Amino acid sequence: MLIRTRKRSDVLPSEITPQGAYLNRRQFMAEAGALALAALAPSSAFALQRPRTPPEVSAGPIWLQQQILKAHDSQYGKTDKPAPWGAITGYNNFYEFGYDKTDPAANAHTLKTDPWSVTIGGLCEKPGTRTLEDILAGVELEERIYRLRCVEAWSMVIPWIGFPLADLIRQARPLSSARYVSFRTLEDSTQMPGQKSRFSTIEWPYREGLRMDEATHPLTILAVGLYGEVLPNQNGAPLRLVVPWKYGFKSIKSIVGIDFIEEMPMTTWNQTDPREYGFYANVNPAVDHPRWSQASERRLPAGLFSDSRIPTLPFNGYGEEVASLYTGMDLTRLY
Ligand SMILES: Nc1nc2c(c(=O)[nH]1)N[C@H]1C(S)=C(S)[C@@H](COP(=O)(O)O)O[C@H]1N2
Ligand SMILES: [Mo]
Repeated sequence: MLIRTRKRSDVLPSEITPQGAYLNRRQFMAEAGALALAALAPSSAFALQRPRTPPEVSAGPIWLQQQILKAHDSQYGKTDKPAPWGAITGYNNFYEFGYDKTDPAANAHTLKTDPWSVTIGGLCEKPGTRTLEDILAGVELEERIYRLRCVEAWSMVIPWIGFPLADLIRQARPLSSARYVSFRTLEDSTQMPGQKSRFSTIEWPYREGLRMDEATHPLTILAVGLYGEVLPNQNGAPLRLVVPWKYGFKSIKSIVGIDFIEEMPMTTWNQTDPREYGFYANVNPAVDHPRWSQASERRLPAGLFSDSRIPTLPFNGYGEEVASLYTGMDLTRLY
């Protein structure tokens, strides 16, 4: 039996270069074409079987790869067709690695994801710093196929591997005074060169937050994998939040800190421009961004090559599960 024992950090830069192949337009076209063909076939394939385009470089430590292979199926998102690997890992927002959509895939190899630990603090009975291995020992991984709707009006269907954030929160035993959870990304400009960019208007590290009921909602997950593989760095390795009914910027990447707090936390985009980005950021076709409509979206990758748009759904189509969290709130004001 052949076991891959190389660590991510052993990979030579020259071996990483082929990942650039994901980025060029021809590759995107090929992926889009394959997707169109796949749409004609009976849709039985469980996304974990990775229909095509395995990563050029196997990422992540072997123990994590093995744990991800043990992830089980779930019923979430079975009716949506996931975007191809190349689109999900080649078209990203991760400003710590640059502002262009292809920058994260080109630059995120400088992020060192192993070893990794997360410091959990604030209003809880069990604060402390925990390794990723320790965190994953206490949870069960499953596949969740979710729609990701960026505030910029594009969207993708992504087959995450992860676990409910609620499972981690329960272990930390938050106090009843904890009303919000705040998250922060790694701060290290040697690994994240975008954090020293002169053009950046963002105050690093990237921060996000959720109300406690949102954080413990069963749809809210922490992801460690994608298409049955370890999460690529550009997608927020090794641990990122996924909140599918909110705009993508809530789904903070490469998390190193989680705090339970009493007051609504400062969050990166709300702080950068509060008129354009609210704390809640629930997907809402009825509330336009000041500079563009949110009524429709481009579903990628096909939407990269045509002007076709699909209607945006309230709460990104997850309203049945989450609308009750916001009963009595004016969502045009609390956007
Ligand atoms: N730390 C950090 N997390 C981040 C971002 C970022 O720039 N930095 N971008 C956000 C935005 S705007 C989106 S749309 C999603 C994109 O996730 P993806 O690249 O995996 O599709 O990540 C979010 N998480
Ligand atoms: Mo976004």
